[in-house]
Amino acid sequence: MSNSKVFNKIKYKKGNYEKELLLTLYKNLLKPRMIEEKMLVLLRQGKISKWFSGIGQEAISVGVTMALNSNEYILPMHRNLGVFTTRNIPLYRLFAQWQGKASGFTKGRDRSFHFGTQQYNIVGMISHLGPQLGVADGIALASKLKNNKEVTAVFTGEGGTSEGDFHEALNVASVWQLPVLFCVENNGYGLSTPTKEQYNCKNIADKGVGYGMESHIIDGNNILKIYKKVSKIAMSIRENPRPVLIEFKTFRMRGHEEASGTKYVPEDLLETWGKRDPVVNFETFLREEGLLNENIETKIKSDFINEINEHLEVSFNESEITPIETIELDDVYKSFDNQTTKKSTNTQELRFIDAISEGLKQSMETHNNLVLMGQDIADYGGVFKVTDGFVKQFGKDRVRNTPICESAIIETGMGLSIAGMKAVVEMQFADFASSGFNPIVNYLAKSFYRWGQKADVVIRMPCGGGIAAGPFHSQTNEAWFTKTPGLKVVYPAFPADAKGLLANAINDPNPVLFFEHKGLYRTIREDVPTSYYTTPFGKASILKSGNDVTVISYGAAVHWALETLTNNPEIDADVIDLRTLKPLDVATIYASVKKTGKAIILQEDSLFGGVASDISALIMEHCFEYLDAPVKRVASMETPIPFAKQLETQYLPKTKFEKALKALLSY
Ligand SMILES: Cc1ncc(C[n+]2csc(CCOP(=O)(O)OP(=O)(O)O)c2C)c(N)n1
Repeated sequence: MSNSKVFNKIKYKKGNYEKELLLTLYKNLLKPRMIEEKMLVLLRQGKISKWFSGIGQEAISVGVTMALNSNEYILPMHRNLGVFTTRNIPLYRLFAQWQGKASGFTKGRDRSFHFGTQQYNIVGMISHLGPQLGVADGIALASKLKNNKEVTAVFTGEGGTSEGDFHEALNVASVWQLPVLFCVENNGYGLSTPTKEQYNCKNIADKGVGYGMESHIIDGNNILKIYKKVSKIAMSIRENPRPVLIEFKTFRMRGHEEASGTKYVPEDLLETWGKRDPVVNFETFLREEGLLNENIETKIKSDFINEINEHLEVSFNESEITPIETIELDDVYKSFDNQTTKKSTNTQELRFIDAISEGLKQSMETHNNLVLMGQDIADYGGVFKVTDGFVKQFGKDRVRNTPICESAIIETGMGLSIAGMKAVVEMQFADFASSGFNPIVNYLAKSFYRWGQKADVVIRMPCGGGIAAGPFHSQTNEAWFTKTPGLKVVYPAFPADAKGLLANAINDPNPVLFFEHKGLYRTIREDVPTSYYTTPFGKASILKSGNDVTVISYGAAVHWALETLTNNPEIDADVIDLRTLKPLDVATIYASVKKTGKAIILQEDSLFGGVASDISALIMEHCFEYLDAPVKRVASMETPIPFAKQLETQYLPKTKFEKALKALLSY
């Protein structure tokens, strides 16, 4: 390599490796280094944008990738170019990805290493670092359930180990004995933060004990040691599925990202670690062993230079992406045949909760790749008993009690989806989705748009107030999610709808937030078809027809509106139950408002930024000429939801609705 001052400081044990393998290791090590050196030049010329350098850390990416079989998933981070090159991804595709061109992996929608590819069994990161770890749990869970004896390897930096996702993912993997290789690249700095400000124990590997997990420390610059040890560990995991934590000791030789420099890194550290360069040292070793000489080296390097230049030319010659709105919009959701299936004529009167339970059970019977996860959902049947008796019918593999960790379990759902399975995750209360917010809005929601990977996950959300349960067991937080492109949001008000919509949500390959109002669980009942059936999304139901006003609502508030109208039979209203908030049935809303000329929207959530506000704006924009009065929104107070019954009653909009409706009618 170019740095001739570097000494051989790494001691290699050749063992009985074949010459061919040693040369393959060398070539795989050299390739990302040569690409990076070229990228640094292009970066200085302003021809590519961002770059996170893995120089000095290549042995880890290459060693781990070579120790795994090509059908096994790897989840790399931002410094793992060697994973991509060792899996032989054509370079022009990588270059196109970094230039935001169409033949990259994200159609210009995401940058650098933020992509995955099923073709190469690589699942790239999202910027938030930690979620990778839980996603690996999901892929590994699928392997374990399929008994396919595969290992999943996931990377993180030592900085990423400070995130809650690390703790959650390792804990889940250990409790469930999942075949995951957690690879921590401890490279001394997380951006400018040195390890002593990142964690307060000697080795990250020491944390394995706390998780009940085998752990190892490996010299992250010694390709032979890495390859040998990881191969052995991977083989053992395939036979005896379990998670293993590996801390690779290495060093980040360049700035966090290329432009930011290394001013804060003491010179002597760079010098010491510079002597341990994984490429230079291995090259020297191979020369000493007589496996490399100047001729062979020159040939290998000039072949790489030619390959890099040829592929760069292809990517530079590729034209820039032409933005087309419809293409972008069409790729937010995976297409799905959203059909109504036939219902049986046989019906049975069911409470709201029983209809949900039956819908879930019939979906478990329909999809044998469907896994349920949630706190206390197995033998205990869930706190609301929706999954009561499920373990007996479907077994504990498919009806899984989870530790108390929303993030890792939602990430596990994502991993199951990547591995071709389906997941339903029960939030014990919808309020706790805040503890899994990041994977929902950043991982599940954006995955299909970013790299075409479906997120076949339904999150069940027992929600809503009126039961004096206070600020953390009563929220109806649908507006946290309707804001985010990529999510679907379903919110039924009646048992038959709940059953059919849940079955549809499970069929739909897109991520669905399924809101179940707790107040309806045991109070609302109706005749429900006994067979399996699906109810399509994006179709509101018209509960009552009238000419004077359009009442729009969803969830428990639908029943409050109906009650008000029952008490005021002289009011001639159209009543629309939205059923799904995303997609929203705007056609039904507009047709009704154009007929009645007046609209009132009743929502249980507090007012500002809620669904009612958007519906109001849509009506203004699309039906203005038909309106005889301003659109009225009725919602809860702008406070958290309080506990004491009389405070909660004041907070909720139920009693305010009648007055507002009458005021609108007399406008
Ligand atoms: C949740 C989150 N917080 C902060 C950042 C900004 N950030 C990106 S990489 C990074 C440092 C990561 O350090 P480490 O995990 O050790 O990996 P390294 O970059 O050293 O390879 C930071 C702070 C982020 N991407 N995500």
